[in-house]
Amino acid sequence: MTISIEELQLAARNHGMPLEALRYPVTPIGLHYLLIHFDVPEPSPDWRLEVAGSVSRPLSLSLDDLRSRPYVRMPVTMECAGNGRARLEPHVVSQPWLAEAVGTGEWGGTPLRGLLEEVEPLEEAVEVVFSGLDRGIDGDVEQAYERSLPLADALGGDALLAYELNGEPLPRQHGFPLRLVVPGWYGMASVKWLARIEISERPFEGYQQTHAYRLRRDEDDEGVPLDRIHPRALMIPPGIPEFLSRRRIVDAGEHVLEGRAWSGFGPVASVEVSFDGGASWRPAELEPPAGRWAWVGWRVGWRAEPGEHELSCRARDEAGNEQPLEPTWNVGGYVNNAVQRIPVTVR
Ligand SMILES: Nc1nc2c(c(=O)[nH]1)N[C@H]1C(S)=C(S)[C@@H](COP(=O)(O)O)O[C@H]1N2
Ligand SMILES: [Mo]
Repeated sequence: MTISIEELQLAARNHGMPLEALRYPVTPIGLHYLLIHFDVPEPSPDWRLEVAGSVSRPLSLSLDDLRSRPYVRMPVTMECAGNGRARLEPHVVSQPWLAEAVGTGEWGGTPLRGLLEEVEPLEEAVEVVFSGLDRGIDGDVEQAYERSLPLADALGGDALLAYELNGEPLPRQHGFPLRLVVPGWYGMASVKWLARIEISERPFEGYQQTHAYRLRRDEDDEGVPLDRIHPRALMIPPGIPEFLSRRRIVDAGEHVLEGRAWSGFGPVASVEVSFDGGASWRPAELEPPAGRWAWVGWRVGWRAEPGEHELSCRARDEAGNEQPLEPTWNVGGYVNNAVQRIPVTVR
């Protein structure tokens, strides 16, 4: 597999979470992954959020107006739908994530539901379109970054209009002054740098809705839109890394392997760990979850014997979804939640 300079250019802008940061239940600011399609926009000093469209009472809100609304703070695990893309064969050209496009933020803001109820969507309303301030060209189409949610999901879920991350004002790279956070959905739904919320009587046909972020078997397949996060467990790589290969070097003896697991379909039911390249699996112990939408910690003991080993872990959720051992290729390179494999040299 070869990564092009163009992909390196994307990867250098959009960093992942170093896997050792899995040790923190809430990812410190700066270690959370980042995905920015175009440029980080600079909001004007008189920024306002416009809420309009098929509603009885449109609203225009300043950041202070939003701050004076009901406040919620919750840990939410966010993952990019392209996480795992670089492991697919044949190679899919885009942001080349391995497994690190994930993080858990303690997001603070006001529930979307309350705001939507206040504007009173009309009988004909079917979707809610969220527009960011950032612009660019993708697939020859000039666009603002925009995504929609079905009205029922916008009203029914725990979606948040967030102006804080980990108790701080939203950092510029994460959507200052205001972003949407859609718990349980892949990151593309959580529109950053919000400028406008439009309640619409038609399904939204923007590029990021109808072209990108669909699971398509081949170029002729219309595909299905991505929404919820498929289950995944990741391990804190044990021992110390070799600089260039990042291969793990571990001392022989007793170890505790730890990591975190998540799913957007429901609570994590189990995590299993293999020390022998997937030949046998052993259940890990799960920590109580920190919130409905946050990853759970897991741990398992391992007696490391000298030699070469492959460690792996896999999660299953209460809806019965389980991580596959091998990925399924698709055009966009999305949803590769095949189990993580960590080669380890025990000395
Ligand atoms: N306005 C805007 N919102 C956006 C994006 C973007 O490029 N522009 N990227 C999306 C994608 S694909 C992901 S995975 C998440 C990443 O959020 P983060 O950078 O805060 O981790 O933001 C989403 N929201
Ligand atoms: Mo993403």
